[in-house]
This record gives sequence, C-alpha cells and structure tokens, in this order.
Amino acid sequence: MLSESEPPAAAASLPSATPPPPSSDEDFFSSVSVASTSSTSSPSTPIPSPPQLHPEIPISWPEDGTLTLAWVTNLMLAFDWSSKNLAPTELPSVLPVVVFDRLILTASKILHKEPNCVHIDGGSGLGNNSRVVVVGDVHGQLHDVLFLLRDAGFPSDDRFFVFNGDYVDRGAWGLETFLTLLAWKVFMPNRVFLLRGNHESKYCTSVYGFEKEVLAKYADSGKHVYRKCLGCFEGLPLASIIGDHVYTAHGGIFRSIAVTPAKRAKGKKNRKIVSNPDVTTLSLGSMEELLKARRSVLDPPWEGTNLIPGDVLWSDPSMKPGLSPNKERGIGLLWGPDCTEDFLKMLNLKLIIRSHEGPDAREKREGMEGMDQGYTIDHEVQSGKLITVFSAPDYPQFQATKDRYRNKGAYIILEPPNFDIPVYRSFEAVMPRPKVNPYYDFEDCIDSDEELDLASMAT
Ligand SMILES: [Mn+2]
Repeated sequence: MLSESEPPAAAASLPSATPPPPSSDEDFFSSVSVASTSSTSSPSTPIPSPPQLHPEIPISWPEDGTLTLAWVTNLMLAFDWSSKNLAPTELPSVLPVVVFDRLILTASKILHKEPNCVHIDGGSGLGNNSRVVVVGDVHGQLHDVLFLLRDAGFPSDDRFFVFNGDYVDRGAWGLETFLTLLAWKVFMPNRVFLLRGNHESKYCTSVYGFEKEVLAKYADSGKHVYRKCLGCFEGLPLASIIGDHVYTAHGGIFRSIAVTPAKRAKGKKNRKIVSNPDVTTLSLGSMEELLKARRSVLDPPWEGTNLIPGDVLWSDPSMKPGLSPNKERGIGLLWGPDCTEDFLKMLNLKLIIRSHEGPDAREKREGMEGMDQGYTIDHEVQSGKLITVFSAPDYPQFQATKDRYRNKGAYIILEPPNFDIPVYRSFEAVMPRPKVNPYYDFEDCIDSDEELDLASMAT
C-alpha cells in the first residue's frame, strides 16, 4: 500500500543579502505533473492541503529512451517518498534493476565522453541570462540535495549546475542521491556537470558506507549495482572551467608530472636545464597535463606517474606557502596562497572553487576557517580567490558524539556577465531526517575525512 507523502519540511535560512536567484520552478511537489492521489477528486471534495502526491512506481524507462522533466521529477519524488515510507530493502520495488541499468548505462556513456576538464562557456550556451550553481559535497543526504535543487531552481536552459563530487558515503541515501543527479545529467547533459570526488572510488565506498548501502538495498543484485556505480565513477570528469575565469574541482590544484628540473638558471634564455633525477621539486601542473591524465581508475593512485587525478580529488589548501605532499591524507597536495596566485595567473583565472572539507575536517586544520556556514574564503590573492564550498548541512548524518557541528550547507551562484563574482547561499538541513541505520561503523571510522590507508588500497 502506498501511503501519502508530505512535502519535505524545508527549513531554509538564507542570510545572503542578495535577492534569490530567478526561479521558474518553485516546488516540484506541487508544480510538476506527477501522479496525484487527489487528481480524481470531484470539485465538491475539499481540496487537500498540501497536495497529497505519491510517485508513480515502479519507475519504468521511457519507451523512446528520452528522459523528460516529469520523469526526473517523479524519480526525485519516488526516492523522497520511499526514504520515508519503505524499508531500504524495498528500493528495487521503486527502481527496478533493469531501470537502474538503463539509467547508469546512459549516464556512463555521456560522462566517459567528457574531457577531464569540462568547459562551460559561450560555446556551451552560457550567456547573459545564465546562472551557474556550484555545489560541494553532498554525501548521501538526499533530502538536503532535493531542497538545494528546489532552492536554487532546477537545472534549465538558463541554469547550469556544476557539482564538485562526493555524492555518496556517510549519508544513508548515497545511491538515491547519485542516481538523482545522473538522471539530471541524462536529461540535460549540457547544463548539469558532475565532477568526481575522492569518495567516488572503490576504496572510499568500501570504508564509508556506500558499498554496504547498495548491497543492502539491492540484495541479490547488489554486487551488480555496486560494480556499475564504480564503472560510472570512473567516467566522472575531474574539473571544470566556468566562463573562462573559474576553476572548480573537488580537492583542488595539481602537480606537474613532467620531470622537474632541480635548478634553472634565471635570466638567461636557452640556458641548459640542469636536471637532477634525485631531487624532485613539486611544481604546478598545466591544463595540458590535466587533460592528458588517465582518470579512468577505480582509485586514483598515490604513487607512480598518474598522480594528477589523486591531486585534483584529494588536495587541500593551506596557509603555509608552497606545494607539499598532503601527509595527513596520504595522497594529494597541500598548497599555499602563493600557489593559488600562480595557478590563477597561469590560467588567467579569478576564482578557484573546491570542496572536500567539512566541519569535521576543518576542526582539525589549524589556521583554516570553520565550515559553519557551508563555505570559506581560504586565500585572497592578487589575481583572485580560493573558496571552499560544502553542501551537506548538519554533517555527518551519523556521528559518534552527541555534539553535532550543526553546520549549514552552502552553494554558490555565478552570474553574468563574467561569472567570476561568487554569490553565497547558506541553508539549513531538512529535518527531521527519516530514521535509518548507518551503513558503516561511524564510531570506529576516522572522524574527519580519512587518512588514506594505503595498505588496503592495493589495486
Ligand atoms: Mn572529499
């Protein structure tokens, strides 16, 4: 039996001084044509308020294979409804495996074709009426993602979305979250861009819950579903450039993998470079190197020659100048304000928007601001800024101690004409969350995002 669903309690606080972004699609629970239990009511029947909607389930793949706004909307409604009314093990009765297969195959094909760094510019339809919404980590917090999509306004011809990765793990609805975003990607492949986070990997999903979540929800087909997700993760691009002046990626910037000269005589052209193979100096990588990196790996390697994906996905900014190995994480880099300046200058950029650090991670980073508002401005240099945006409010969903961070989530809006001045929008978590059990041992897991256990990551 289907019970009635309610629109989520959307408790948003938007302290931003700027007016809300233009929105043509206020509330998908009331404005879009989904099956409604009240649709057969006669005019004399009192109109229920709020409208009582339930999704059309089980979901089927459109006959002509073309997703529509109504299909994507119904999928979101179905996931929201099932998260509140069904046991997780009943998800296949909402989204049958055959429909999952079609969705992930279609999305994977699109994603694998994209370059490592996607460009969103005039050539891709960015114009004077466009907005670009940049979203940080969401970590399986489905209801907050649904809120964010409604609050920012759904993707549309004029509204681009760039998601900076970390769709899954820790939160209990990683699969529903990831599939919702994949559905948007398939529906609007040139408006929605999904970048890879460090959690879109075999290692992280085996430690932080996503693998167990999928196995629990899809039982006999669980392994198949998990494998297909991993294959899709491999296709996710690493970075984006928006409007020629904004770089976004989950972790941040990356090293040059070219053999680095130990010494270079200054001021003289054509002077021979003295190479010393024993000394490896870290230096910034170029866009060409980023585009050539091999991203199709289950886990970005922390050693060898294919280091750029690991850097882009795992690195963190620091207040200390220079580029150094990220020893806390065991992979990726730490970079200082000087590197932000060099990177911006090298690529003629104004802004770096990265994600990857939540309130727990920031609590342990001396000299870095806390994540209470869902974003921080980490570096302000001559050429521009480095921003961290984190979009999972009241994170993590499951926590060992009773003291919650109660952080807000945030997203960033970039507006014409130059798309290089960030507008920040903070929002509260949708409460109460449906009661569910975690899919990982959150009491024993390292509280802040992972020191990488390299020994267990052998590929
Ligand atoms: Mn991360």
